[in-house]
Amino acid sequence: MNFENVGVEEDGPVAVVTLNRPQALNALSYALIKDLSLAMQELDQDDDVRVIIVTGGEKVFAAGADIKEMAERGPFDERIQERLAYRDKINKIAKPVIAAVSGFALGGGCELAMSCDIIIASETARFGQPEVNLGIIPGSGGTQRLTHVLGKHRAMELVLTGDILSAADAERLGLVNRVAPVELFLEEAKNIARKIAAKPVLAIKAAKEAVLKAANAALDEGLDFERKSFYLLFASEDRSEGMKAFLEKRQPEFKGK
Ligand code: DAK
Repeated sequence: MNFENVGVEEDGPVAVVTLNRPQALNALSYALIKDLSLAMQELDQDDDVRVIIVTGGEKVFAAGADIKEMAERGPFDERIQERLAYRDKINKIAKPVIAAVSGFALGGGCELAMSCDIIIASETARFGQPEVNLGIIPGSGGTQRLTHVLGKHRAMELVLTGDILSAADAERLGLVNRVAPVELFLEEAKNIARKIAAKPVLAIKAAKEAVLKAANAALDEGLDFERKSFYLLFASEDRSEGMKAFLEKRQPEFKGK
């Protein structure tokens, strides 16, 4: 498997997919989401692979969707539609997926980690949904999955303030399974992956489906609502200003339009 924006390594039954756009803090561009989705779909079909780990390496997991790219898009841009289709396929991977997070996991990066089945964090991991600063809201499940995990009040604070959680707070609040030192977080993820990989494959598949059934009972309707609101904001002047301001490294001037 050869992809420009992600690396894939197979270690026995465990495959590690590494996001690889270090110059932009692994910002999730269209091309990266496409590569990630295709790589994961291929691994999902590969009988030698039992568990998939998604990581960004030690420095950063992902600083969110690529703001430069998003700033140029309208809500009904074809690329956005295609991106959604690739992104949805990532949510539908049948094999267990473990996120190994070190450094920033913001916006779409936090949403990517939350859409995995287990999250192992390094001590430097930082989680947040700072989309409001750009005049948009989370659009890949952040408003829904954070609320399921943290409860209404804590999720509301994070989504409305855009504040960032430390690894220790994320562990205390139940957002991550556990925290390990930077040198060990990937190994810790691999240990869990190997443990799962040694179990009977049909039972693991059924167990994942059953847990998701419980976790996702009301999720689909919520995701639909979130997506519609996300699109609406994409048409606002504040959204253009928020993204422009980030790229020009200045404070935005929002007008409520
Ligand atoms: N996009 C593009 N470039 C980014 C980026 C991003 N999200 N984050 C960082 N970079 C780039 C910076 O512009 C900078 O590039 P150069 O200036 O060197 O060319 C380089 O990466 C290093 O970043 P900084 O200089 O800013 O590094 P610092 O260590 O000072 O700060 C930071 C790190 C992570 C705190 C900061 O970079 C930051 O605040 N980044 C933005 C975080 C953010 O707002 N993320 C949320 C993005 S919105 C969708 C659904 C969902 C989404 C999209 C579509 N659909 C339904 C279609 C998701 C939206 C989002 O995720």
